[in-house]
Amino acid sequence: MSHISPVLWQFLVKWLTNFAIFPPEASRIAAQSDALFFFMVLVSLIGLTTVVLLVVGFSILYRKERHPHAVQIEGSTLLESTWTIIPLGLFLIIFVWGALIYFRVYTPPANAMNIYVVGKQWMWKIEHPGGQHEINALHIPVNEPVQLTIISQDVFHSFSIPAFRIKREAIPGRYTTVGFEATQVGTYHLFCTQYCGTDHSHMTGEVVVMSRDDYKKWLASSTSGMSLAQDGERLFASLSCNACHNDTPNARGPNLVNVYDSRLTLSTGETVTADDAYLRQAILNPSEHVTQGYVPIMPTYQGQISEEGVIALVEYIKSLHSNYRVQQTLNTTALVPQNQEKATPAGQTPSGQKPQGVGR
Ligand code: HEC
Ligand SMILES: [Cu+2]
Repeated sequence: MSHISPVLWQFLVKWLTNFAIFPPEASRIAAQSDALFFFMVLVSLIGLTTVVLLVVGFSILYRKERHPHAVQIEGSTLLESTWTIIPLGLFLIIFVWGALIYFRVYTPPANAMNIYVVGKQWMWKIEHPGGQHEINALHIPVNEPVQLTIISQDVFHSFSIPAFRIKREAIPGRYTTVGFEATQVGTYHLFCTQYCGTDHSHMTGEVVVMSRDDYKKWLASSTSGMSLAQDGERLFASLSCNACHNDTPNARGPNLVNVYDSRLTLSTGETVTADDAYLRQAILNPSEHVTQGYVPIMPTYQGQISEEGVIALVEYIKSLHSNYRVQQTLNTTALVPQNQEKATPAGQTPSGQKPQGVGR
């Protein structure tokens, strides 16, 4: 809507931001979301004014001195349809407008970079595909679509970046996604907006929007030397998944190469798409969906792998396109101790906690 009256719009937003009522508009969607918000405020103000004027006007017009005896009025179709149709129209406008913004936020473009977010009491853990881990901080490049895949390791949390006008629930046991594109370099607040226990108010952090070059530098300087998929590969070996999932002809489990996003036929005859959520379920709760032609011998890994570990495994399975690299690297990677900590840039762990490695 900002194109309708840019001057008035800029003035309004500047004014509100200066008075700290309003966070800056730092994402593609922010101005659109605000336009809808102001439209609703405007409609409410018009409604409020109309009702107040009518109440005051009628109490003067029909006061006792002028109308000592009440007169019954038996309805008016014209009046009643007017006050039904006008609000209905307004609500429908708000509905369609809101839905358009909703779909933009919750269906990020396919080329968006995917970053994982794990909420837990009481911190946000961020996992970049390149293996960069951060706590209560999110570094992203400016002007690039980003998708967050969010999950909680314990209770409900809610991931909110007011300056981007986005908020998404972090739900235990389920991946949720949200998308945005930051438009201004800067540092913004990150909040948990769902009361989640004693230290809920400390579950905050910083979103750092960087120029593309700075972001590349940041990626290079904070890498743990191992991508998420490589982490997953290591877990895949240390949890002996490759005992059953390998490319030998008599493997006891299905070949996982190219399984991601493919259609699987289950023993019930149903077909499912093996997306992130399905893979997560298949690892933690294998007996729930059994792939056709296989015996349900896969043990459950519920409670044995952290959410970060599952994310790494899922990323590893996603990366399997031609063969199991794990076959070649098994002997070297299996020897790496699981609790070896990865380097995380200083200053990102306000509580002094060290980020945990995957697994355990
Ligand atoms: C004892 C053998 C065995 C082990 C160990 C095992 N799996 Fe499986 N896995 C299977 C079998 C058999 C199936 C197919 C039947 C089913 O869906 O339960 C399967 C299915 C799957 C699927 C669903 C995809 C498909 O094509 O059906 C995924 C994903 C998967 N396993 C991942 C893993 C991971 C990750 C590990 C290690 C943490 C692991 N598996 C350990 C035997 C095993
Ligand atoms: Cu929380």
